[in-house]
Amino acid sequence: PAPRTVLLTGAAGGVGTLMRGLLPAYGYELRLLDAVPVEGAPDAITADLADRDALDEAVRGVDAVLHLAGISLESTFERILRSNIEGTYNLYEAARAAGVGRMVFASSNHAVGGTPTPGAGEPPVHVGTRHRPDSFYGLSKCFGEDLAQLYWDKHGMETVSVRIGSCFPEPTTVRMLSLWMSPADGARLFHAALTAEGVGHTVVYGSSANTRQWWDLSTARALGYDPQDDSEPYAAKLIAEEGEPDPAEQDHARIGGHWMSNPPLWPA
Ligand code: NAI
Ligand code: 15L
Repeated sequence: PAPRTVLLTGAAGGVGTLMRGLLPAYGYELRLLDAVPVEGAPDAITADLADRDALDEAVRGVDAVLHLAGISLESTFERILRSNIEGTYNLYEAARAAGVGRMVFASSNHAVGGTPTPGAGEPPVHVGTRHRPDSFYGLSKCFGEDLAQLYWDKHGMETVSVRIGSCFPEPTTVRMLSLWMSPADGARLFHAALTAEGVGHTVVYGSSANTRQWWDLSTARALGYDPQDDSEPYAAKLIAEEGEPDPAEQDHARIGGHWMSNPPLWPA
C-alpha cells in the first residue's frame, strides 16, 4: 500500500519547508521533526537526532520516513559525526524497531563530489560510480547510503537514497544549471521514492531535466519520476554574471565544484 503518514525530519530547513508546502497535495499526512521549532507548525516535534527516545516516539505508526535532517554544509568531523552519522544511525534503528518499511534518505551530490564533471560528448555520471566524497559532509552521505544498503540486506528495510543536486527555488550559480532540482520536481521525486514498489536500496540522482545535466536519471525514472523542469531559462542571466563554466578551472572540474578547496561552512 502507498505510504500515507510520513515522518519528515529536517522540517524547519530549506528543503523541509518546501516539501511541507508541496507534499500534502500528494495525499500525505506529514509528521514534522527538527532540532529547532518549525515555524507555523505547533505540533512539530522539536528533537535532536541524538535523542533516541524522541525518535522512537516520532516513528511510531508512520508508514515511511523522509530523512532530511542533518548538517547540510561542511563542518568539523565531530559535529558531522554526531548529527549525520550517529543521527542517521539512531533514526534507522528507531525505524527498524518500529517496523517502518520505507526510508527516503537525502544523500547529496557531495557523496560523489570528487568525480570529474562529464565533458562534452561524455556519458552522464551513473549512480554506479564509486563513492568519491569531497568533504566530511560528503563522507557522511556515503555512510548514510551504505547504512541504507545494510538495513536492506540485513533487515529488509527499504530505502531510496536521493543524491540531491541543488534544491532551491531557483538556480543561483552556473554550476547549479547542471544540478538544479526545482522544488516541484523534488516533490515529484520524493513522492516516487515513497511509493515505488520493490526498491530494495536504490540510489538515484535528484535533479530536474536540465539541458546541462551531469547525471544519469535512469534509476530515478525507473521509480516513476518524470521531471518537468529545466534550469536552462536561467542560463543566460547566470552566464552573463559568471561566464561560461570552464572545466579547466578547479571550481568546475569536479561535480562538487568548490567544495573540496573551499567548502561552505555550517555556522559554528
Ligand atoms: P537545511 O540546513 O536548510 O536543513 C537541515 C535541517 O536539519 C535544519 O532545519 C536543522 O535544524 C536540522 N538538523 C540539523 N542537525 C540536526 C539534528 N542533529 N537533529 C535534528 N535536526 C537537525 O538543509 P536543506 O538544504 O533543507 O537540506 C535538507 C537535506 O538535504 C540535508 O540532509 C542536506 O544534506 C540534503 N541536501 C540538500 C541539498 C540542497 O540543495 N538543499 C543538496 C544535497 C543534499
Ligand atoms: C548540498 O549538499 C548542500 O546541502 C546544499 O546546501 C547545496 O550546497 C548543494 O549541496 C549544492 O551542491 O549546491
